[in-house]
Amino acid sequence: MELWYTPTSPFARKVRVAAHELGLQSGLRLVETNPWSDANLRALNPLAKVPTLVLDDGDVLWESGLIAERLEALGRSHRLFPAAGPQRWRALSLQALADGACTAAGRLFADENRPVNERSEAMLVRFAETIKATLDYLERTALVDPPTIGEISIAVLLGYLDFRWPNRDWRAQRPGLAAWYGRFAARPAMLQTAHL
Ligand SMILES: N[C@@H](CCC(=O)N[C@@H](CS)C(=O)NCC(=O)O)C(=O)O
Repeated sequence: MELWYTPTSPFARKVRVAAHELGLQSGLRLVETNPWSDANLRALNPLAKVPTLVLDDGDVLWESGLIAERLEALGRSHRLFPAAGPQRWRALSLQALADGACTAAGRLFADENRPVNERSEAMLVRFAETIKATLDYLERTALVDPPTIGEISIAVLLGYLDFRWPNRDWRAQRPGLAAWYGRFAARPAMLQTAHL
């Protein structure tokens, strides 16, 4: 299998962490790409986004959550995506929340690096509020072990915030989330997929 990725993408990292947690990382060949300019990526995935997964039979998948669920199905387990029921909705809901905050963080980073006359202050404030409200929600939320795709998505969001803004301290007001992430960040899946 090939995973088309960029080292800075939190969504690609999410898939890489999931693959590690499922013990599938050695079967994943990483193909580094630039989604903004790689015509080969566009030929595979009309959205030209990372992550994109090419299966051994030639099937192509996009969207980090879908790719992670497909990887899990290769092993026929329900470890990251619980079977139908409340635990599944909880995991999917946390995944959706973390993914939404990751999108806001990516747009905030891109906008902050635009010339002042090309950016909207109102949008910068909106993205920052989305991230702050998500972190506050997560501080009040119980996270489970072994982790589901929800916990993985949250860890990837927190890792992305540390990567982009190492000097902005999201931990100070959120001791529970900070302690949880301290433990999660030490997992081999996280250590071996750090952003570059
Ligand atoms: N919802 C998608 C988001 C993927 C995404 O936005 N990837 C970014 C990199 S972090 C990308 O490829 N951007 C290129 C583009 O938007 O054209 C997922 O979960 O995979």
